[in-house]
Amino acid sequence: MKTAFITGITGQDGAYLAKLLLSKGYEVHGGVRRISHPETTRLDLLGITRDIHLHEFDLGEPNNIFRTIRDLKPDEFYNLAAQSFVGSSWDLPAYTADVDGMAVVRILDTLRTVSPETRFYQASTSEMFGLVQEVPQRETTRLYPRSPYGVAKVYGHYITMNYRESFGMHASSGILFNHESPLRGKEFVTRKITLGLAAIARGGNAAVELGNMDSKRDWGFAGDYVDGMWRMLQQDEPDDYVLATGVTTTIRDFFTYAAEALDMNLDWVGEGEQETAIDRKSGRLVMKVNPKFYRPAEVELLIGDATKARNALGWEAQTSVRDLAAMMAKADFDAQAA
Ligand code: NAP
Ligand code: G4F
Repeated sequence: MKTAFITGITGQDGAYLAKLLLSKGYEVHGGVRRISHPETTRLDLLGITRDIHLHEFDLGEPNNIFRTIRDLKPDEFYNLAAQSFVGSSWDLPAYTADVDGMAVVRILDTLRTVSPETRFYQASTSEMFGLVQEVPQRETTRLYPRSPYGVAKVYGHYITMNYRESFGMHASSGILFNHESPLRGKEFVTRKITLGLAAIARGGNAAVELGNMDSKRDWGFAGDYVDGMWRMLQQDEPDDYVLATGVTTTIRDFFTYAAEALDMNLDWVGEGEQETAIDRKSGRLVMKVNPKFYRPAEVELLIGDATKARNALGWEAQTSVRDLAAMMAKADFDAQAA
């Protein structure tokens, strides 16, 4: 039986990855940081909390990382934990640098010292492409991060590459484009949209307030993407791979797809800060722009080229953005039934 350790096991990807690894017969361990109210909601929703081993773990604490790895020496180590919300990274820049950047070298250096055979996965991100230098973005595209989060992730990405090249470690980075699900955090735009629309469909009257409606994202389903992470660690040689759908969509179009799944038909009125959306059937205002959600610097366009992953890993995204929006909207509508 293989053992795996997942940092960020309580997060969206951690929960789906834990479920996937259990289905493959792994003994699954995961790190949970100390908070006042232990949070295993996602693991509970997937029905796997009792099947995994949870360890107190914090990316900020070098000796905690050291002891965890020394005692467990897992076959595979997936570093998914992060301060993952781009918007907060301008308010928490130094914290984000530490948790999303420096912590990666804490883990790699511990692995190198006490468990060099462990295979390592780093959660890199399309946010590193930022002000994109090439369309679509691939593994070789020059990085140009646009947020403290993106900058911290660039460090994590390059230090993973550096430990691979310096010490021959099996260390790979997945450069993942946005991936969502009904387990997505409520502050991210897709989930904010589906939660808000579900509440309106249930009779609520608060319009969803959003920022930049024109930015474009390459959105896939998180359940598909964790399979790609696992495939990377099964390769004989470590490497870096883009995982993406190859389709890009505006926030406005994602909103429209989610609304259609809840039987709404929208009229879009106005532009910029005056933009609104109105449901034709009910005449209700369902979206208005609130500039407080604009970012100090924006990533306007992301669209990935996952050819390398398709050829080397046999991986392809399985879920269209329209199906993803419908899946999330319906899940939130059902969950609000009570
Ligand atoms: P998420 O839902 O926000 O989960 C983040 C996880 O990290 C949570 O389990 C959180 O614990 C944990 N964590 C945060 N700070 C920590 C600390 N100091 N010590 C230990 N654990 C800590 O994120 P996700 O969407 O699953 O993303 C997983 C990883 O992929 C992240 O590294 C993210 O940056 C990266 N990524 C995500 C996407 C995407 O579209 N989802 C795309 C590219 C890359 P709590 O439960 O206690 O908060
Ligand atoms: O959903 P978002 O917050 O995701 P973002 O910034 O793309 O980051 C996510 O994907 C990255 C991969 O590229 C991950 F690395 C990262 O951890 C995270 O998972 O915002 C998406 C877009 C942005 O352009 C934002 O300005 O939506 C725009 N947006 C417009 N109104 C909004 C809102 N975003 C949020 N969160 N809330 C709004 O009201």
